[in-house]
Amino acid sequence: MQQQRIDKAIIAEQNAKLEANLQEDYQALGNKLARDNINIDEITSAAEKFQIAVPSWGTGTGGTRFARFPGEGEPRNIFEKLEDSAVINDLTQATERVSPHFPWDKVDDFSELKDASDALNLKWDSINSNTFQDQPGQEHSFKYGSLSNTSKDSRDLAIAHNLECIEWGQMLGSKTLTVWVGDGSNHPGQQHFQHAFERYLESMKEIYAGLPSDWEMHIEHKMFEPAFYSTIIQDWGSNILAAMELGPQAKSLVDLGHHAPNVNIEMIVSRLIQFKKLGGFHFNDSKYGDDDLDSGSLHPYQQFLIFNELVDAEHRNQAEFNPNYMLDQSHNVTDPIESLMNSAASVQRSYIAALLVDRNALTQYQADNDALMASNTLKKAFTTDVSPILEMARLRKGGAIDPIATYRASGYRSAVAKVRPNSGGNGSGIV
Ligand code: PSV
Ligand code: MN
Repeated sequence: MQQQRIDKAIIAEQNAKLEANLQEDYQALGNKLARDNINIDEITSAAEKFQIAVPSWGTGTGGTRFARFPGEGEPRNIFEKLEDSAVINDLTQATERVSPHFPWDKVDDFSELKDASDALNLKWDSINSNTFQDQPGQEHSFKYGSLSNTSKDSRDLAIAHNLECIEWGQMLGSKTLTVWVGDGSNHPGQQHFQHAFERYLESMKEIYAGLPSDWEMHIEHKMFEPAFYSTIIQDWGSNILAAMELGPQAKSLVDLGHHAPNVNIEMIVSRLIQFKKLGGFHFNDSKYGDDDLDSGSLHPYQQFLIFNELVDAEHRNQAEFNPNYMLDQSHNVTDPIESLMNSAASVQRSYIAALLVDRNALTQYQADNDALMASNTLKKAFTTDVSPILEMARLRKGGAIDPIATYRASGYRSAVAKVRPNSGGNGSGIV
């Protein structure tokens, strides 16, 4: 496998240009936080520990129903996706895990894949199964659904695929299976809601029975697309019902783009935490629907409010609280490596800002029904520019103070473009 990683000398050279200013800014922020009895180094060490997984499919250029414009040097297989993921982690030091999607990332020899990830110091996050499209030569179609299909043959095929995903995941050292299906209907009356959900649950029970005891199954809801009238796991209500029906190893996954506009996602997160059903996240942003825009690019306050709930749960030592964090984005006009680095930092920023919330003051304002001061307490943390903390965390871990500038200076994209001819796949491509 060809190593295409960022030379440590380039990182050091770029950091050297920025370090003196960073030290000054860090000192100034440290002094400001100290006035509120916050030790900046404790926050920085939390930033150093923060990790978010990269989706293997996010390293390629995305697209829409209309077109896809492939970027230069796109990865052509999972080994090259791993190389790009390693670059992201080299620079951000916050993305040591990769979440694969099967069969897109299927290989003949999983031990070779594991060796490749080990060599790049990467680990594997949740395994995503794919029963939302037919594979070449597939005998029983998923056109009318997979786990809830009226045809038992199609359902069995979808169950078998999820079970093989668990097997492959075990070979990679993963501990989670994420199940998102495109099942649903496009016309009122097309599907009997209850019977379809019963079939789905029956299928999911068979997959659940195949879960190793130390694995979790994460169920992802989505209100539309590819089915535009109803989807089988439409919202967090159907999601938690399914997770409760299946058992303690089944939890709900929240993809930020999978809700109606203006839905209070942070409250959904709180409910899932309360009932020990929060499995994890697919972070992204959206304006209209499931746009899969870069995390925090449009609604950074919403992302912060979600982290406010997460940090609150951490603070209360909430039982069985250990959600997976992952990005799930589509990069149509940017270099995917740059977007993924930006997004990882954006999510990390929300976490760090949420750590600054004065929780005792907030509790008191809530008890006193002081709505204005409760809200201002959150705003104060959100509006604190924590950039020096994020930059220092990266510097201390050997990453780049400025990941984008360092990446551009490295010339990585043009170097890989030489060895990875354009995939030419410029048809549509929803990822
Ligand atoms: C569906 O829109 C989704 O969010 C699911 O997580 C899929 O696995 C992923 O996108 C890729 O299609
Ligand atoms: Mn998703």
